[in-house]
Amino acid sequence: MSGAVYVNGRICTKEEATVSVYDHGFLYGDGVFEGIRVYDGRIFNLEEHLARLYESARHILLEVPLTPEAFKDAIIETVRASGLRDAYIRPVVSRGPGDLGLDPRKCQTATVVVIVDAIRLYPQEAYEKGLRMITATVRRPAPDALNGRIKSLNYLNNILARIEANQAGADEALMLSPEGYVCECSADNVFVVTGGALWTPATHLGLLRGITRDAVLSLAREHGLAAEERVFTLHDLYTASECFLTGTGAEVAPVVEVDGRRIGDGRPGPITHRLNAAFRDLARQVGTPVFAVKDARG
Ligand code: PXG
Repeated sequence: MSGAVYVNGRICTKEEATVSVYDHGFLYGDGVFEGIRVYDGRIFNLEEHLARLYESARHILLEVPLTPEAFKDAIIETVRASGLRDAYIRPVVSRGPGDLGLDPRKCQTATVVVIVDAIRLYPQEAYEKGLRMITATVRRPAPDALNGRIKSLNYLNNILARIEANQAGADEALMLSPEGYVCECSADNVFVVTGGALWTPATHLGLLRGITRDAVLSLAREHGLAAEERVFTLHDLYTASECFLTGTGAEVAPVVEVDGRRIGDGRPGPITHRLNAAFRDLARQVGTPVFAVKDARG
């Protein structure tokens, strides 16, 4: 079997997996999710992803009907059932089925889904030649409109930016904060290298605090690079020596063009290369083993 889906305690195939059309996740985007990678039978940063999932749920007053331990076991079991050693995991917790009307009190129990499937990646060429990016006209919401820290089922803001990238024939869309500062991309965080130091937008600008972003900040510091979370503008990006994206899917991906301007010399830069290699090493070394995990835990 290729792929498996956990739905409210039951593991089934992709074809068998269904939820109600009355689920408020479907009707209103009322719910939260995660995106996690499995590298050679090891789940990367599972604890960090679960912590973010529970924080997202806590913010929207959504009670996850599983303890973190039970959720972890459900994820491991589903990956094992999928038979995939390299995979993408998509845990989703939605408000659950309820009558029409957006009041969450209509929903008795949250729906818990874990999808494990093959992952679609950027082609190798993207890492060798670099990505092209445009700035979307649509901005990230202000933190007091919809806080970017919540990885919610409301991704229309990001999808609108993604459509702009598609229309422009670009690989990703950069999104600005409501005040016009560089914020993040439709499904990735962004970094620039300037004066030998790394800058990535500060979380208060309204972005998702990416697990890959945090890992890269730590790796950079371990490599003796200065790495700062701060506020900066498109001017800093256009004049940077390097730019790269981080994300569960992208890992560390070089950007060589933004809004028709060449970044640095128009080729993936040395610091991006170093961090990409360091991240790939890390991702393949650490992680929760899926197979024979019962023995490992005693
Ligand atoms: N910003 C946004 C808005 C994201 O959605 C990231 C940053 C990077 O975060 P992580 O934790 O992955 O380093 C994301 C992550 C998908 C998919 O199915 C999307 C993401 C991750 C994995 C898969 O499109 N977005």
